[in-house]
Amino acid sequence: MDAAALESLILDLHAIEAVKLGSFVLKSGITSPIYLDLRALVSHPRLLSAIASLLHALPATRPYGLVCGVPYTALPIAAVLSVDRNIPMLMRRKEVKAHGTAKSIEGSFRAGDTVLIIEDLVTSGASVLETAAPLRAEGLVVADAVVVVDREQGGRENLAANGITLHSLMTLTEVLAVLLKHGKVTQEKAEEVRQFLDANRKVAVPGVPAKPRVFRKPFEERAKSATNPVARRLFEVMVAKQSNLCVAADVGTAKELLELAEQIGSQICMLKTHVDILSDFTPDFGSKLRSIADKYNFLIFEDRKFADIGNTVTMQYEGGIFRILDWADIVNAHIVPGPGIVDGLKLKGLPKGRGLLLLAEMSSAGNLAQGDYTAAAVKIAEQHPDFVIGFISVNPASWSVAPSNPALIHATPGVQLVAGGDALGQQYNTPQAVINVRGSDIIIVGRGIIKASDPAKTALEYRLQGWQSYRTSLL
Ligand code: S5P
Repeated sequence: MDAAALESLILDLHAIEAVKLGSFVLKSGITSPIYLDLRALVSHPRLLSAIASLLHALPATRPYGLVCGVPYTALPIAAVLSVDRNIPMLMRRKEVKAHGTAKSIEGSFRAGDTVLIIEDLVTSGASVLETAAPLRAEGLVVADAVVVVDREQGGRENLAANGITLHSLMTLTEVLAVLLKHGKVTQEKAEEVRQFLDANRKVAVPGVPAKPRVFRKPFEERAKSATNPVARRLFEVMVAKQSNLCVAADVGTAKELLELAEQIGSQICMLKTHVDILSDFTPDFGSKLRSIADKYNFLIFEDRKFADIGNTVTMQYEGGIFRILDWADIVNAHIVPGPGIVDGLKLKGLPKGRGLLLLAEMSSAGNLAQGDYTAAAVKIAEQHPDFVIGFISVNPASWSVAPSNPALIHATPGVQLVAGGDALGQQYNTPQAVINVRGSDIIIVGRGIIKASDPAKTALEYRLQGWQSYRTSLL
């Protein structure tokens, strides 16, 4: 496309308000000063058709006989391209059915056929990969994806790492330059967007291993070695619900948290809370959450990260306004203060049948929980098999000292469908990499689910990916 055509296309998109400037929280949790919303295209058939033919004109690396749009925004674009160019289309179902044998791909095809993926916008490339996976599972070849706007935030590199070449009509930088030239954006706002892009140009390469590298005993068997009642229950819940998904319910109010728990309760083995971020906390929060946990059969994990001397943590655990001991099945602790912290928590927790996870590693960049520190966590855990049920771990497969007790559970935060990170040091790995390569048992997912447009459906996708990964790693 020549510069004049590109310019007029960008102005057309701006005219239909497909480009918005302000402050927007993206699916990944990042706050962006610019937001592109190409859903408005359905109301502008001429522009829709023009975009479809421009996408068709982008040179693919491999001839294709089928097209498939990423649901939902790109579906009309794909449909128009399909009709205009007489290229049959496939449709990927976004709703993954938990039961039955419903097809995930609609349309006629033969294994070995090549499909072009069509998308409106690429940020990390996660959505394209979510569509490529079921196509490839059917034996289809996916070599190219065409997109209207490349946000230049690692998507191109992520897709390349997964064998998909990305072709875009424009980049966010080009959009910005044209808007600036035509006075549609102030110099100041343009600078803010530029700084945002520079700060978020992280290349996030998803680890998608072909085969599991870690093998483990089934949860049923490990439950038998557990002496702590919560550990046993957790294994049993995981098996019964076919779920090794823990959702990090990092929402600002108790109201939202309880609603989220109702939405995703059937998909999870455990719900993780940060009770001190709830602005409307009331003393009946614990009993309300407990009744939802009983209804959907999941455990409650208060991510309190205790880190004080034994005497102080007994009070923090039992007292204050939160009274964590009353309602949380599981809490966690740093081992910085030494083993006394476990003794303190155990004093209160054991008589109530509670369990403790030790932070053996952390997911944030540059953290200090590694090497001898991690080994010390293993040692402390092995000394308290009645109370310590496992670890917050990131890469237990790499530990120099592995726990010998099979009842000890690994739960791992920093999980999204595509590897990467946020602007504050969080680092993400995929469910498959966490379970199959890094050897963890439970995936802890926060923003990947709670910021999704449909948390319940997204939780289902994570559950299926987490459980499938566990199944393939069984001895
Ligand atoms: O090392 C850690 C330990 C924890 S418990 N890194 C973490 O991110 N967590 C927690 O996991 C964190 O407090 C947050 O609640 C969750 C990750 O959320 P996400 O939105 O990044 O998936």
